Amino acid sequence: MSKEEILNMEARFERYVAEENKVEPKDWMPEKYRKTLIRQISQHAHSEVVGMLPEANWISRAPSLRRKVALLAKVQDEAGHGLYLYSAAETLGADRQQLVEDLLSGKAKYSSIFNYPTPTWADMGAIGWLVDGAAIANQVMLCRTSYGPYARAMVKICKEESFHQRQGYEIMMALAAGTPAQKKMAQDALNRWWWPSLMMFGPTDDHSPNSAQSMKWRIKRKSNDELRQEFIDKTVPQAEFIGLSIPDPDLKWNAERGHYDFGEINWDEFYNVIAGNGKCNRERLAARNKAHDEGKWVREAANAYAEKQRVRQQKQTSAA
Ligand code: FAQ
Repeated sequence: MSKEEILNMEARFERYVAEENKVEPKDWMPEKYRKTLIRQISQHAHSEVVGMLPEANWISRAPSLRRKVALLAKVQDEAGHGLYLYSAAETLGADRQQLVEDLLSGKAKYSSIFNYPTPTWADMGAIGWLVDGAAIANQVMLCRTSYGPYARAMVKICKEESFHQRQGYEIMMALAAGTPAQKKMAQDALNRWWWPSLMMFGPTDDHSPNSAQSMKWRIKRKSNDELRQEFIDKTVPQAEFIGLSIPDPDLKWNAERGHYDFGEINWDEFYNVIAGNGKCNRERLAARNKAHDEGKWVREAANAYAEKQRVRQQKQTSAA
């Protein structure tokens, strides 16, 4: 294709997405659109898979059978989300094995939030309430993303995230209404997860290199700062309702803006975590690598079975 033809195709593509049409796998798309989506969707898939680890830490120690069943179901859902998302990335021509290798080698990014430890049961509440709450804020807008398979995966994921958020908030509610020691445990978890949850939305808009183009292509429908603000506005009353305090002395309702003002986020901490130096980055990658190595025999068995089926099918076709 000549340069002029590509420019024409790109202009047509931009009109197409601006008119709210969905892009499907076989449609023509600019190479940069494809690459941006593979980057975002695969990071998202990795986040779901690594995101199972902080909570898996508590499955065997959940305080009751009801809590254990709910937590197990949630962690299992996260594995499912990873699968839908890797599949969505494959529709763009990405090689799943390569994506997984990039995660295991530490080359690929996943959400900063999963590099924090979960020392108490209240962390299960804080993750569900805040981390899934932030994930929902971000993912509801992704249900309207311009790439069809990603948008459709998001609809199902959001329904499940909504259950996750409620189970987390219910844990916090029970602890906050419990003994002084339980309430203190809930407050301590909120103190540790509040700021990292705000970082999940990514850098401020003026430091977000990918946002402008992603908004133009309608991959992202709202900016990092807009979503962060929405999350804060929604979550502060939830904390007040259960009698917990948001650990931000600068948090204040601004009647003029119709939003909460909030304090400065520690962006040095954010960049340090995404550079691989958070509290648990090494532990998370080691756990993923161990699981991958221990699952080698399963992959080999599945491949051997698929090969057997292929040969059987071939024999049947040639006999017919
Ligand atoms: N952590 O230019 P932007 C979940 C990177 S799922 C690490 O603003 P963009 C469910 C970014 O990749 C949570 N890296 O980037 C669950 C880029 O680096 P690159 C995951 C981050 O893409 C709950 C650079 O910084 N959700 O929680 C982070 O336009 C409980 C510059 O940033 C998604 O992935 C971060 N927080 O906007 C599971 C949602 N933020 O690639 C288990 C889909 C930014 O240029 C338990 N993703 N970076 O080298 C998105 O909406 C977007 O990718 C953003 C970032 C908003 C995350």
